[in-house]
Amino acid sequence: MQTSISTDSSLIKGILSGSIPAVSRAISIVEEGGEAGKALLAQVFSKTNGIRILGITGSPGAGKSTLTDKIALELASQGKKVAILAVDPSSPFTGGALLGDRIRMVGSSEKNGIFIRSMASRGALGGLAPRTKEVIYILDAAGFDVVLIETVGVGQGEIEIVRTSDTVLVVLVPGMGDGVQALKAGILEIADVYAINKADYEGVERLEKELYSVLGLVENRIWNPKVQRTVATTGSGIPELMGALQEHWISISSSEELVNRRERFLSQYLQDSTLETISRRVVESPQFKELLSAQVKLLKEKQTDPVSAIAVLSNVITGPSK
Ligand SMILES: Nc1nc2c(ncn2[C@@H]2O[C@H](COP(=O)(O)OP(=O)(O)OP(=O)(O)O)[C@@H](O)[C@H]2O)c(=O)[nH]1
Ligand SMILES: [Mg+2]
Repeated sequence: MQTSISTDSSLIKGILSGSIPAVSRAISIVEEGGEAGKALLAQVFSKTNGIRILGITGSPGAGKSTLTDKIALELASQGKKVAILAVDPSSPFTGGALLGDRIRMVGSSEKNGIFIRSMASRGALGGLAPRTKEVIYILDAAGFDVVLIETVGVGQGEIEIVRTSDTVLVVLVPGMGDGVQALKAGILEIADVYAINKADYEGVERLEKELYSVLGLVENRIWNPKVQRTVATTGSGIPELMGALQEHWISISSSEELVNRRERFLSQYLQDSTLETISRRVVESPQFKELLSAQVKLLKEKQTDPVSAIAVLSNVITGPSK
């Protein structure tokens, strides 16, 4: 069934003409991580244009979705074709949260022709980062100008996704325990713009000070990260935030940085996907399955140990390590 879907020329046509049902279906196929998705990608890749990718991350409840919604609306009002990818099971974009204000918030984007899609961060076959990259290719081929990717900055997989963005926006909130320290290691290094959201709460100055002192420690930057206070719910600070994001975009696209970033990400994607393909091929091969059950049996009988068993299994394709 999968192969027939992949060669469905009406689906390809639908994607390339930007049809939302076709794009949705294509994303579902790609998300499965199987051969059909790969075939689909192979057919639309030549039509990609280099969609602009904006990653938005931060702690749970920081206001990422509210902010994403506002940014998407601003971009749409500038005539851009915008997509939102929410990689997070707790995101309101999943439709899982039933709070009225969240639904209304999402509605404001959807009514403005913004495509919203959530991706389950668990249960995907293979890695989440390669899947996200492939979904972005579909959106790109479908003619979207910008994709906003919202992820909770808690897991390594999510950081990997944000790392593939052209611009990374990190959302911080005052008065939430450890402030900057609460961020997962690695996020500070990849942030291009910071939004200090919920600036209507107390502790904004303290957080700002703390952030600037941490930023001061990072040397040799081509780009000095911008910091902007926002109140996502009222829209206060949003025009300034848009300005900072645009400034970063101009900075990277007028230098080698954008090309370099994209090359790095492409190479990472190829590496991840190849690794995934190889490991799947290995574990599904009859030779491996046979060896696996033999090793399990030997382990049960205490005739081998796990380290030796893993070495034997690894040698199926790589040969003995030198
Ligand atoms: N007071 C205040 N509330 C805000 C602000 N921004 C967002 N909120 C509220 O904070 C709550 C969480 O906002 P979300 O946009 O869902 O936050 P999130 O970071 O996407 O949350 P998760 O995806 O669940 O991690 C909602 O009730 C928002 O209305 C703000 O600037 N000020
Ligand atoms: Mg959210």
